[in-house]
This record gives sequence, C-alpha cells and structure tokens, in this order.
Amino acid sequence: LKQTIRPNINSLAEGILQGNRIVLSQAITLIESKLEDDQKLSAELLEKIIHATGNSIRIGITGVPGVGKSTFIEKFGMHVTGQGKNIAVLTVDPSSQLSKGSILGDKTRMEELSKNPKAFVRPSPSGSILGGVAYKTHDVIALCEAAGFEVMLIETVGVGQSEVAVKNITDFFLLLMLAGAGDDLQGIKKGVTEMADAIVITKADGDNIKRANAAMSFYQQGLHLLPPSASGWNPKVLTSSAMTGKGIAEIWNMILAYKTQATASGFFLRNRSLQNKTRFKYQFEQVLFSDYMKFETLKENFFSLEQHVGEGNISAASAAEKLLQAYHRAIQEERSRS
Ligand SMILES: Nc1nc2c(ncn2[C@@H]2O[C@H](COP(=O)(O)OP(=O)(O)OP(=O)(O)O)[C@@H](O)[C@H]2O)c(=O)[nH]1
Ligand SMILES: [Mg+2]
Repeated sequence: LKQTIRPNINSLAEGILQGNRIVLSQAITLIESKLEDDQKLSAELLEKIIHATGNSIRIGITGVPGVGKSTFIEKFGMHVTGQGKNIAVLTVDPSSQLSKGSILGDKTRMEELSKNPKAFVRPSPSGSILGGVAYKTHDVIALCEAAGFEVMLIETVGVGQSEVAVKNITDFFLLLMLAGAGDDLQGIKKGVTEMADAIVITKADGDNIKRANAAMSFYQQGLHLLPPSASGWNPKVLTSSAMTGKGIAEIWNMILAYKTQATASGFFLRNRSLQNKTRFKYQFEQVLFSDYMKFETLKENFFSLEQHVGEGNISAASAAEKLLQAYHRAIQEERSRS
C-alpha cells in the first residue's frame, strides 16, 4: 500500500543531480526494488541521469572475513575525503546469511566515515542472484556518480564468486590479505589473485610487521609469474595498517596512478564499455525471461522441464528449444486474439 504513490521521476532525478542524499537514498531503494513497476521507473530514472555518470574511479575491494576490510575502508575513506574527494561506499553481499554479523559490525567500524559529510555509506541489498545484486550495484554507482561522488568503493566479502561480479563493475580491484594465513584459508585460488590490480597485506603493525613484509615479497614474486594483464598495469603488492595509517596514502596514490595510465592507454574507457555491454546482455536476458514467465502455462512448462532436466530425462539444450517454441506460439496466439 505504501507503493500507491508513484514516485516522481523528474524530481528524483533533479534531487540526485543536486547531490541531495535523502533523494539519493530513496532512488537507491527504488533501484533495489524487485517490483516490476519499480524496475520500469528505475530505467526511466537512470535514463534521466546517464549524462552525469561515469566521472568516478570505481574501486572493488575484497578479502576474507576478518582481513580488515571495514577498518581499512574507514581509514581510506577518511584519507580520500581529506584530499577533497567525495566517496560512496557500497557493498555487494550475495551471502547475506553468512555475513549478517559483518554488516551490523560495519555500522560501528565505519563510525567516523558514516558521519563524514563527504562520504555516503550504503549497505547492499540482499539477494540470491549474485549477478543481479552486482548489476543493481552497477546502477547504484551511476546514481552516486550523478550525485557528485568521485570515488566509489565497492566492498564484497571474499567467500565465493562475488569477486568476479565486483570485478565486472569496477575499474580497480584491490585484494586485502592477511600475512601468515595459508592461501587456502584465505580462499584465494589463483583466480582471485589474478584479478587483483593490487594486493594489500593488512595489519602491518606491531609484531606483525615482519610477517607482513615477508608476505609482501612472497606475493610480489608470485605476481611476476602471471601473464601481463589486459590493462597493461603491473599489479602491485603493498602493506598497510589501518591502526597506524601506514600505506593508506600510498594506496590512494597508486590508484590515481592507475587511472592516469589506464586512461592514457585507452583501457579505462574500453573496459567500462565492455562492462556496459555485458551488463546490457544480462539485462536483456532478464527481461526476456520475466516476459516468458508471465504466461502462466509457460511458467508451468518451465518448472516441469527443469525437473526433467534435473533428472536427466531430457537434455538442457532440447528443453530450452521446447521452451522457445512454446514461447513463440504463445506470443502468436496472443496476437491473433487482440
Ligand atoms: N592490528 C590491527 N588490527 C586490525 C587492523 N585492521 C583491522 N583490524 C582488526 O581486525 C578485526 C577485523 O577487522 P574488520 O575491519 O572488521 O574486518 P572485515 O574484513 O571487515 O571483516 P568482515 O566484515 O567480517 O568480513 C577487527 O578486530 C579489527 O580491529 C589493523 O590494521 N591492524
Ligand atoms: Mg566488514
């Protein structure tokens, strides 16, 4: 019933472009809504602000639970705002069950940043479809850029494939690691290390400094063995401490250097363009699928075939073909009726 008032898209867009945070928050809620009407309105809204998007550096950040992400973001965010930049912190959290505790913890761990007038901290929507959650975050990034935020920090818990999803919506990918914990413990199979533009060994303070430096040389050697990345950027390894502030300024300068280099080589825009196209394909699949599912009988068809595919009675390929044919017939019938 709350939804009976149709939000005014023009005034939402205007508020966002003026940098009004209350309006920005309302708009994010609209984007995150799963209701079909809201999704149409979201598309309309995004259309109205698209001219003002793109002017930020989008940083993805990941690491196993407890590595120090929230504490790092707090310090890093304060540094970046100290440099006169506005920063928005978003999270992509597909495993909301697993990390419920962390989100609650973040409210206290990012206390200073949350109150900073140049910062905007927004926890993620929860959702079961990882791609969907990340793509909504892609839209939220657009809203934040239109609202004047120049630095985007997209956090994800390093527990699974969410790293790939975040990599696909960001410019620079930062992997936080603990010194001394085995690779397996940190869940970094080759893949995640290969995605990283920088590895930061956290908690390099007190008794831990030695171990952090050892881990840094270890990963520096490891990264040399990887093939060069498409961006032409050589991934860096640094140590940092959110307690002493060590490495924080260095990390920000490194990200600025990356942006300069990737912009000059053309990779920066090429990569974003590719990300947009990938996203467009995903979106198109989604709208097609939901259009299909609007036909009650086709919906039943889908679930029954899904069951058969699961039991191995029919191949996925021919089941999909059957659904496509049924979809074409349903559309034709609908046309001949109208
Ligand atoms: N000594 C030291 N401790 C730190 C540092 N950064 C974080 N910690 C501690 O490590 C613990 C975990 O830090 P968080 O920032 O909550 O880690 P996280 O990666 O956000 O954890 P999740 O949200 O559970 O994924 C906390 O007890 C922090 O106080 C650091 O630079 N030095
Ligand atoms: Mg955290």
